[in-house]
Amino acid sequence: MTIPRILVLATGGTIAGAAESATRHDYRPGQITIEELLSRVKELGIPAQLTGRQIANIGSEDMSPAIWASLHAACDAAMNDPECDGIIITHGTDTAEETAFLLDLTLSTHKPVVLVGAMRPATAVGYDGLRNFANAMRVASDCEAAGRGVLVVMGDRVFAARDIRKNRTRGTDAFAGFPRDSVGLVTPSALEWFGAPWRSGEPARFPFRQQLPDVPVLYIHSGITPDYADRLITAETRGIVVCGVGEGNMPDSVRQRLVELAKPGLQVVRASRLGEGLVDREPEDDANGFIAARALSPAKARILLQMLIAAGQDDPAAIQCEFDRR
Ligand code: DAS
Repeated sequence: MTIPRILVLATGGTIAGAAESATRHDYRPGQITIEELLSRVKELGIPAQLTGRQIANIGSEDMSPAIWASLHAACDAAMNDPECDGIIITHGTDTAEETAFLLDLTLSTHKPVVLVGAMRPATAVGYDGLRNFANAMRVASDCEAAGRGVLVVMGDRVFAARDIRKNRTRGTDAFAGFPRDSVGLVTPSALEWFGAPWRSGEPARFPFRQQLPDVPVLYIHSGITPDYADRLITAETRGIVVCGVGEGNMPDSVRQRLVELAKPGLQVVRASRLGEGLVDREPEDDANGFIAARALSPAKARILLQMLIAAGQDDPAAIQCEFDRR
């Protein structure tokens, strides 16, 4: 069996975090270099040739378009490098779902691309990062992992970028997938896929652009008034994602304000502040010019809308078709 050659792109996060002691919770992310992490991985004796590259060393709350640009360029080059069989990205868990979805939209994934993090720092009792990384190696070494878009490995589960959400602040089972819960189960010694690859041979859906249009998110809460929307909109704003109550709902006064804003071409997407659940089109959406986010969270709906607007799409019906795609 040939030894898989895996490129490891490190961005920081808790998987590279350190605290003053093994029991303290107050750790600092991005303290451990990729070299240190890979030297710990080497002790596991898993057959693989790992090449590490430090792209950043941050808490993922500081993830930025500039770091995304470096990450995308490194992944794109590796996709076309015959000496590379798969890619692992180490990343903070707070925005892992956004980075995974952005790369999922802008990379062809004819080789495995696996994002991995940890909920406990490397100094902690019960550090989960090494197990998660060993699991990520198993997935990134498996040719069956190609053609599934960008994957995220956390807590012995394999998630698709489009489905994954962090839905707990603590605990090593902090992630879930919606509408697909997970697309596989993985341990350092076994990997089980549920279903076949779904996008084999597909090119990247969008080109990567570091400059993306301004699309704020409007969080709906009891008592919200239309001026909250006005405060978010500037001359540069091209779209808005409503993080609505229930199935993307909002007070009628806010809805009417957004209808007025949609008329001259502002794209309005209705998503939900709930962790799970489809937001489907409602009869008024046609007249209002609104788009339903379907299964996408507000953060992911924002990224997809930015990509579509940047690609010159300005027809709400065509945008809806893109949100309807799996
Ligand atoms: N430190 C936070 C982050 O970088 C949390 C984590 O990594 O788990 O996203």
